[in-house]
Amino acid sequence: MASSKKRGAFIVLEGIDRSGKSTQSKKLHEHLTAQKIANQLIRYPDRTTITDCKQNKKLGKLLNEYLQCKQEVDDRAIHLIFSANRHEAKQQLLSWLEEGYTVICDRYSYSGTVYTYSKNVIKRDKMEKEGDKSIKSQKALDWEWCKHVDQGLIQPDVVIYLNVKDLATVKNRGEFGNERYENEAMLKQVLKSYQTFLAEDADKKIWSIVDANQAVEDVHKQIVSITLATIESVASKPVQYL
Ligand code: 2DT
Ligand code: MG
Repeated sequence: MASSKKRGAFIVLEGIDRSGKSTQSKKLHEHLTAQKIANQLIRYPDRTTITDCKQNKKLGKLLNEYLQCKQEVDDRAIHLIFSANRHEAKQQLLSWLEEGYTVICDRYSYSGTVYTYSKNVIKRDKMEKEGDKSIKSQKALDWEWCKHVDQGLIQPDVVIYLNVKDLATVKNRGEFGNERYENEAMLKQVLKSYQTFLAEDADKKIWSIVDANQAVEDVHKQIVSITLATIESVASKPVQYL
């Protein structure tokens, strides 16, 4: 007989760098915890998974070194590794949801597609501008391929997209760090690619757009309300897959 236990909701936060994802994920976690709503806060990439060999999770360290520009990895290979970093944790995520934990996740497969694809657009534009002939022998990294490797992962019950309308807003939020992808050309292209995802996924109705230009507390209130409604509405529904 099916269990009558209510499952938790899978809440993903997405958006460009400095749109407020990490701040808001943490605030949501603190809020739910204060309200005694069982929850887990996770993020992708999970850079910690070298120490967790018992659970066969070990890709995070490589991703961290790649992002810190300490390692160069082929574009397709690293995309697969970002994706595998989610696949290796799928069983744990499923167990949490089934046990009734709501899981808050700072970036997920949407970041995977959007960042790899954007990196490739920029690379090819540069090669074209410089008249680099080798561009012809390189097949462009295709959007569908980027998405495809995440098939079979758990689908979020809601993707809260922190929408930054103009880049001027995030520029005021401090300097870039030194990691790979932390530059203006990438930020612009990533913003465009998120719009593509939103348009494509419109029929899935899992995206919830929040204006990230608002004050932190206003964004937080909206996210809490979306989260509580989602927890309520999915409690008796089965988990879905990408
Ligand atoms: P943070 O700054 O949020 O730690 O992100 N990224 C992320 C990818 O390229 N592929 C992925 O699958 C994911 C989840 C986005 C670090 C950078 O990693 C990028 C920014
Ligand atoms: Mg970053």
